[in-house]
Amino acid sequence: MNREDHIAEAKTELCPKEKESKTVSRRTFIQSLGVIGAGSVFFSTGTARQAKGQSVSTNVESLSKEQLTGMYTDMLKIRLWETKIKDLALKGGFRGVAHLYVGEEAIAVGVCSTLTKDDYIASTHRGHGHLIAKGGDMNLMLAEITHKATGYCKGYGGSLHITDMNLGILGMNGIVGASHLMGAGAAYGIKVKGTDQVAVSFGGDGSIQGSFFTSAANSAATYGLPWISIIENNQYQIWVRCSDVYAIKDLARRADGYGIEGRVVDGNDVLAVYDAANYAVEKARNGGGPTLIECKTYRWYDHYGFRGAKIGRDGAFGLGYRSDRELREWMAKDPIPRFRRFLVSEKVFTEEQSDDILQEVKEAVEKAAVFAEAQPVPKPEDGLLNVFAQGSVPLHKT
Ligand SMILES: Cc1ncc(C[n+]2csc(CCOP(=O)(O)OP(=O)(O)O)c2C)c(N)n1
Repeated sequence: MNREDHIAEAKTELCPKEKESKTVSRRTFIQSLGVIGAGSVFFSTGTARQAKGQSVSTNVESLSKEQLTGMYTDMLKIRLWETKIKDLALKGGFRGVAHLYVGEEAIAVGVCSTLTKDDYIASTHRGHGHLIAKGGDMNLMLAEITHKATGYCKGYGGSLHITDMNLGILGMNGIVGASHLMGAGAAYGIKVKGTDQVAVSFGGDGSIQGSFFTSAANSAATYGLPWISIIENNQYQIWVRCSDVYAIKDLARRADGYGIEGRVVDGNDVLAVYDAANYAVEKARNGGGPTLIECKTYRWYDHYGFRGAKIGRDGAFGLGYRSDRELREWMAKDPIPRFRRFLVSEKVFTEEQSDDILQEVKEAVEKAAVFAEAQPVPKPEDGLLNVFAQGSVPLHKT
């Protein structure tokens, strides 16, 4: 049997059309974590609004083999796509900047797996993972971050501004905390329209301060908006350790002050993230208002760029503001092998089938790199296109 046949067969086995998909238990997942042990820290700190007479699901039992395999594949896509960016940059074939998300994949995938295409996400400067998890096109993303004319923003935006309104992606964003305002603003729009969509904003531990968060959180709580704020606590704000600038250990407790339910979750445990996000999304869809979820995690690379990184090696070592030992400890909690071990132990797929998925993702990432490389750069004379509205702008009646 050649490799293509093998992959096709593996896919058929993984996604049986006729048979009922196998579901898995959360307990088995925690057991499968083995020495990492990690059961998620998961508690409520806030004054929760209850969903109006609707039951709220807080379990992952309903996930099918197909969904679980999709989640694993998306985590690999993020890891390998960003690793490709790092390798391209170190080889000198990359024009642009990037804040890598590697190490934090379980958050984007756990959260976005609970959303539909119509739901909104507002992303950050470290947002490639959010976009891939929401269905963003890896070819167009790579073309954009290398400033090619056929990229998502025609090469004008680069990494920090990738947007796809067809997928509900309100955009990556270089202004720390602005994602919360955009997400809460979108949630306000949803409330006005009366649909059952939700809006999610991602933000780092550095985003949970200042007027941006204050305005967004306060409005969302006051108006009961369908807003979910995901705080990715990767322990650092640029080179500043979180514990040096916050007296509290769990940032989710800040949600209390706004009357929002706050939860803390192991951000390297994709099912724990899914579980918490699923609860928050169902609550929001059913009129239960906002939730803040703090996900504890770690970024493997430098704040931005590729200092301390090498081709063919994961992680950035030798950075002055953190120890290599700390990095190694977090790399041992890598969310991807943790999830793979669980999926193998649950017989969602075999080791061989997981190798095939890896190979497929590798090929897709290589294709994205070849695609981006072949794309033209924007023409200098087109510099002012798409900047100004053409012709007259009609006045809106109030
Ligand atoms: C309003 C604003 N203030 C300051 C900056 C500079 N800045 C860029 S990234 C960053 C730290 C962000 O840390 P965090 O929110 O924890 O996200 P992480 O980079 O760790 O994912 C800062 C202060 C900015 N971009 N926007």
